[in-house]
Amino acid sequence: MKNFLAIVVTLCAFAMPASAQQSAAPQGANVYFVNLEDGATVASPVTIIFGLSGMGVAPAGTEKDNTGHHHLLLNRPPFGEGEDGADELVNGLPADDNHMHFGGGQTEVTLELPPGTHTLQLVLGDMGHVPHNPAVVSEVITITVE
Ligand SMILES: [Cu+2]
Repeated sequence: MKNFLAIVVTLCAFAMPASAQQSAAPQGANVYFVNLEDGATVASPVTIIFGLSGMGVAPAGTEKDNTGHHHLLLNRPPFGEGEDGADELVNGLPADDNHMHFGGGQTEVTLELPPGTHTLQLVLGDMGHVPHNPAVVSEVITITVE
């Protein structure tokens, strides 16, 4: 099984377009939601706390190895998927209602969200808002706002 995974990972690496722009991420770097679990039911406003291990948080524009800033993907396909999925791996994340940048180095946000279900995912970006290689991405969680 381990060999199979290694082959899949290798194939994926070849399938990805090479980019000189991407910053390297150390093995085992991990971004995660500190206070929310998949399937949680919450009240608005919702405080979302961003966790990061194996790397450091630095404001956008800071050129320092093994650092980055948080991005919150809200109500869009999982990172790397959707219309611009391939592009965002290489050229960086857009900034709009579905892509929030925390370029000041913030590690939490409080959002007013309408009632219903919402998907959330965290992606670390480097000084130029480009995801690292390999990308440091959380799982997608779905929360229900009452
Ligand atoms: Cu950014």
